[in-house]
Amino acid sequence: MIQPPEILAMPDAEVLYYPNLFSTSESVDFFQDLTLSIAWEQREIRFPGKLVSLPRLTAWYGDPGKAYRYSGMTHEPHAWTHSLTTIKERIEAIAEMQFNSVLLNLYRHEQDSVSWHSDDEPELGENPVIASVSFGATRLFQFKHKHESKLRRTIDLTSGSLLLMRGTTQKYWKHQIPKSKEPCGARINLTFRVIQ
Ligand SMILES: O=C(O)CCC(=O)C(=O)O
Repeated sequence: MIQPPEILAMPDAEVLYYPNLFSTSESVDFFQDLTLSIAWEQREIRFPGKLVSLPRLTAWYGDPGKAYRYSGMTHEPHAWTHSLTTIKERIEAIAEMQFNSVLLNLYRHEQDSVSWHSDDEPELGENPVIASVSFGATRLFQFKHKHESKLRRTIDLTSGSLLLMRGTTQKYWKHQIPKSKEPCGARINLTFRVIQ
């Protein structure tokens, strides 16, 4: 039976946290499978006069034609794998909707990170639903309000968890995974999305 979620008390947002959606053994199995079977890539972003490697590996999977535009580049999706489809169906039952794409991030160690941003690209439409699943090392996930600088929220994302962000969360809040001060192992995050 699915435990009721923790509802994060955040104004202008709707964020639900399911700490144990996947069991420990399922999470270990998915972590190992995704580590080996996903086509991980080292992407670079262009700054004036230089290219900088992202501090994590990434991959884009989804339905045919659901391309992802990032830093001036278009990425066509890889086809769904068996594990990705299994994970997708589990979270679709919770979110009561269907997703057509997923961005995967592999944080290899404590120095990997993603900096402040919102998942608000135009192709995600108004008030996108983002379903974020984590396997592997626990990492800190931080939120900050775009207009009220004192409004912040931090949560530990544990292995096997689902963080569901919907409503106006992306419109009013940014999020990040900071580098960790403590050494830690690898973590895989999957953010399921609907590309319009
Ligand atoms: O790794 C995470 O939990 C967050 C990933 C993220 O923010 C993103 O892919 O847009």
